[in-house]
Amino acid sequence: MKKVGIVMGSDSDFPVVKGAVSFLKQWGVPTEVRVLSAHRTPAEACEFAAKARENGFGVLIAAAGKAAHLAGVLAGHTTLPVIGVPVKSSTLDGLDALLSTVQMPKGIPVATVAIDGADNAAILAVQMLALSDAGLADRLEEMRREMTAAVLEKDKKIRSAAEELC
Ligand code: RP5
Repeated sequence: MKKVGIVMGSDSDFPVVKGAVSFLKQWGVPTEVRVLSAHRTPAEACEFAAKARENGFGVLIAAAGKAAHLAGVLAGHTTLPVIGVPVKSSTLDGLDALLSTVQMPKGIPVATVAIDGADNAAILAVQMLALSDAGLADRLEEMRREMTAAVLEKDKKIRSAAEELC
């Protein structure tokens, strides 16, 4: 199976990212985690992205805050899909990172998830790998079924709780 690369701009982003790392590990997806910055280690970040395909990666997840150029810079150096996670690490509550990550110019896409949305980044990465992995695809279907059942159970409980109200 192809690897997922999770790159963060700083070790201070790790609390946002670690749930995604756990999710991928639980699903048996080979994962590599790096701290590489578009601004502080630009050469290393570019080299990582440029060699990612030959190094066995299938998807990259890039998490960064503030003027978050990491996802875009990685995307500019690889044709692998790049998922951007804007991190809420600033006085602007992550809106700066969201706009910096999502507003990519035509030709270099970044699939941007919600601010601090690393969990969805991990699920989306699995969905990409599942295009060529039937086992992952089956497991994703099962996860959806469980989610649906859990919400319908909540619906049932809330409806009966609401009926008991005066
Ligand atoms: C960004 O600046 C990082 O991704 C992080 O979210 C933010 C703050 O970094 P530190 O100053 O905590 O290293 O580049």
